Amino acid sequence: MYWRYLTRAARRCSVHTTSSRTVGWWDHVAPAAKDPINGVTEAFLADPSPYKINLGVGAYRDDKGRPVVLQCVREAEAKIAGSEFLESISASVSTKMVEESVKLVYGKDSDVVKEGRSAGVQALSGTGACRLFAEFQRRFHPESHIYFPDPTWSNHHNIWRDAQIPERTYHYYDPDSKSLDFAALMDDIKNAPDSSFFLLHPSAHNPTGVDPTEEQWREISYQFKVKGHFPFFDMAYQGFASGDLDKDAQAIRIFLEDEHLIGCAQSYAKSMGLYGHRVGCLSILCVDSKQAAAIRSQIQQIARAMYGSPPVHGILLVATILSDPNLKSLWIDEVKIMADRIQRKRTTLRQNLEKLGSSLNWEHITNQLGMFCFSGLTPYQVDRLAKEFHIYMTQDGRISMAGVTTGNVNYLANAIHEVTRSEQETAKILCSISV
Ligand code: KET
Repeated sequence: MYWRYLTRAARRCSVHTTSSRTVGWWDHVAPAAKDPINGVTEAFLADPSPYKINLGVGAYRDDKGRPVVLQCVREAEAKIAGSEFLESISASVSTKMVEESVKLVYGKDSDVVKEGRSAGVQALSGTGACRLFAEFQRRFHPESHIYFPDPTWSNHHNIWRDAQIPERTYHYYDPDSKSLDFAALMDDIKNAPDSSFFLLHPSAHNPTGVDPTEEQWREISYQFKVKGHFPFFDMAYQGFASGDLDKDAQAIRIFLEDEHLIGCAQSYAKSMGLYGHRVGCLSILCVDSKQAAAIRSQIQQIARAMYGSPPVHGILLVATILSDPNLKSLWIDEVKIMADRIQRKRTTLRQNLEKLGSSLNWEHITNQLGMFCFSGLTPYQVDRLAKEFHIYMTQDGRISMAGVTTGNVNYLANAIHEVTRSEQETAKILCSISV
């Protein structure tokens, strides 16, 4: 009652000063839902078991489970020693980093860079690049939606929600066949309103590890042309699907051939092991250099208001590696080494499950590509793995294969075998009925 009789100014004053601790301002703020990926890391860190394994976050680890500093990064560090104390990097370093990034997308001989048709800006890793694009989309196409594959990286939902762009989904993964539902995907592309925005994973789809074939990409690109859709590629794992940077950009190159205007987010978190440095690039392919200049200035303005400018050190590292032929070829070799290590672990995990006599089909472990295995484990089985075996992964059963090592792969296979026993019994019964 007393509150109602106070003037507005007195109320404000009362909120601020009723006690030494201010009250009122944030009483309505409830805790946010746990992030599905960061929540896994938190649970892993809180577990004191010496046997624990983190298969949650998609960041590269070596065969001892340690984060990796690539040799090309060490050598670039030596080259740039001291320059990180610069307040900001020169425009030429930033331009170089963006130009070299765009060449990774479209190919080193592509005319896109020469013609100045790409509006590229450095971004705070892949997340920042997506966030900048979502904001740009909202400003210049405020009525638009974004189509995500079902499923997609969990943070895509947050990023476009925060930019106030409503999301829709298109069919992607078929859980029964554990492969791409291409027919349903094509139907969704055809049935979406003309000129819709689509987010596409060009390679090593997260979380499923399932990518369209080259032929399927050609059909997708053709249908995008027919419908006038805008393709936005989120390329966070270039090199991790095939071990070859160009091959992993093949989908985008097909869209380039078909003369689409294209958006692309790039991240060096995984491909250069620079997760903590937050280096990425957002580029938008334009009709000409004049349009590119306008678009670049708009994105730069968005970035300026969001975070000023990105950290200097990571950009110097990336620019140094990409513009030095020796360091670049060392990097290309190291990407292949990382991709091959993951591939070998897929084979070992599958073999171990088969050796244990699992009656389930584990072919998808080796059929899928990139950093993740979409295992098919249920949320209940994922919980059992955490509680009984100290093995942590996201609730959707996604295994970050980068966390699988020579030392833990047997233990992991045994644990998966244990938690899937009842499913194996059911499979056997179904099999005997159908015989
Ligand atoms: N796109 C995709 C598809 C993606 O998987 C990630 C990261 C990002 C963008 C952003 O990466 P950045 O670190 O901002 O460059 N995914 C893994 C890491 C994370 O979620 O932080 C993951 O799915 O585990």
